[in-house]
Amino acid sequence: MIKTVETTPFGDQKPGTSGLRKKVPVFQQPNYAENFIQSIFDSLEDFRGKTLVIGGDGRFYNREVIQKAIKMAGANGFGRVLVGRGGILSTPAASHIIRKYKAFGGIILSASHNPGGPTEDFGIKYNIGNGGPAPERITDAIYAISQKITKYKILDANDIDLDAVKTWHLGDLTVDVIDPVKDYADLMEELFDFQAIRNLFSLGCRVVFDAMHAVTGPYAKEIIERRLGAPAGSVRNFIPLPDFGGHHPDPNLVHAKELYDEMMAPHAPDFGAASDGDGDRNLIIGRNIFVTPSDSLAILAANAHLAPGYSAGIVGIARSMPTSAAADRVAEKRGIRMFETPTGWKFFGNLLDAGLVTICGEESAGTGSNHVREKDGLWAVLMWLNIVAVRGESVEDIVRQHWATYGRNYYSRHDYEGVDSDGANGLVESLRERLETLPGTKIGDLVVSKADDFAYKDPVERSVSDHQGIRVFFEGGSRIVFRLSGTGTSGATLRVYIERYEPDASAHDIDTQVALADLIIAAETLADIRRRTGRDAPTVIT
Ligand code: VG1
Ligand code: CO
Repeated sequence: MIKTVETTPFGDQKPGTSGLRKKVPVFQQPNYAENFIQSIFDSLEDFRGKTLVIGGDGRFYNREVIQKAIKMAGANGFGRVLVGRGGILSTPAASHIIRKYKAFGGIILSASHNPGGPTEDFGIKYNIGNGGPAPERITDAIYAISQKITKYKILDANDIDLDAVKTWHLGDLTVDVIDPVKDYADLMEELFDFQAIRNLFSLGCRVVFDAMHAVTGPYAKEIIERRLGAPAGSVRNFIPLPDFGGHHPDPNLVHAKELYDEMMAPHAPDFGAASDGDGDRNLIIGRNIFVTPSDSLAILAANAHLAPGYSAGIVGIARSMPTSAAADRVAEKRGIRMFETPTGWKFFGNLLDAGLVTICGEESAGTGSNHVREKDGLWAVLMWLNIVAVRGESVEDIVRQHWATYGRNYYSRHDYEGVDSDGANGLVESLRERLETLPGTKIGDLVVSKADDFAYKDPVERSVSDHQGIRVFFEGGSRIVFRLSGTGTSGATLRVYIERYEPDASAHDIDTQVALADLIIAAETLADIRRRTGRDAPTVIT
């Protein structure tokens, strides 16, 4: 029943920031997905008879790859597979299922916030037994194996019906199709004060959650409407679609513009939120105020003790390097530890496992805690609702008070998407070559105080990850970071992260792009962005 198929390597199977992401037609090439999945299994040891979790965000090609992954898991010796009904598991739910059922690991099929459909994006990622994304030593091994693979193993069996909660037997392999929502919803109920949030809704607080036709629909319906009693219709676009309704399931001000406009209008709802394709990102908008993800991390860290799951307080915070230093100010005031890691959730796993931090976050709309080992969109929404319910204040009041206490980190990210790879690499290379000569450079009123190429030494594993982004610091505490995306599927994406700290509460009302105007000019002066990218303006400003 086990079939061994001969194959040859594909040169492009190097995992990026979060797994292998390519266009669907690339994944549809004969043996392409199989090669990568076999390379994952070949990089692992001692999993015979153990459990593998499989699920995805429901995008186009999800079901096909799930069937392949199940049969390959069986052929390679796993004893049991847990797969979400319909092939659905949000990324944080998959992380929870791995942990809860002590699985050996999991395969998550997602390209996150990237569009889906026959010519759009697909992705495969491996998560280890702690529920988190495989660390670099494993993703490096997977890539190395993919470059010399000669065969893969797969069960010669019929596809299983993914649409009913049921147990199947394929040879020695047991496949449990599980309810994708229940365990996750139960976990949220343990962490947060559902009664307080129910009261908040019954007092008339109006919440709108946009699932963007992506994976969080069923989760948000169950939790926000059924368990928390928000009126039907509070959760929108809740049916996961293979092409996300033709939209980018990216909860930012560009792709969730409708929600943003609604929240800025007169008589807006009190609380607006959205999540991304695979459910790990979050967008938080209060009536009349958008909360930047970096501010959100700081505010959640400062108020987490108001939620039952965190009533003992938090031990430390970690943020990715490009994320603003707003959270650092909370850590400093509370006397708790603060860690700065490279971009990507895989770097938080060791810190969480070692009990060094409780809450982690990234500027790219990712926040999470030690409850799982992924960022978690709905978790962030529920944490916010819990805080709003207990404090009895609006989102805007909470944000403004936070700035008044800690100061405001004006922050914005400018993305230049799908630009020529050579131009983008040249831009970063050129900055790297000039690092030593940059300090002292004057641009308008700004003076460069320090410049480096960020390198991270994992405090637990002692492994070093270098070339993680060019940082340029200015006198007075402002900062610009330049790095290239590791999740794109065509050309290169340049990300420019711009930050300025403003302690003075009377200067907290400036439009962000205006507040950062001199730094935006400095970024152009330092990196020659227009010439090197051939673009006059960023594709997306968040
Ligand atoms: C982006 C974000 C990063 C995030 C990653 C995966 O990576 O910047 O913060 O962890 O996406 O998120 P990059 O390399 O393109 O900048 V998700 O929601 O795609 O799993
Ligand atoms: Co995501």
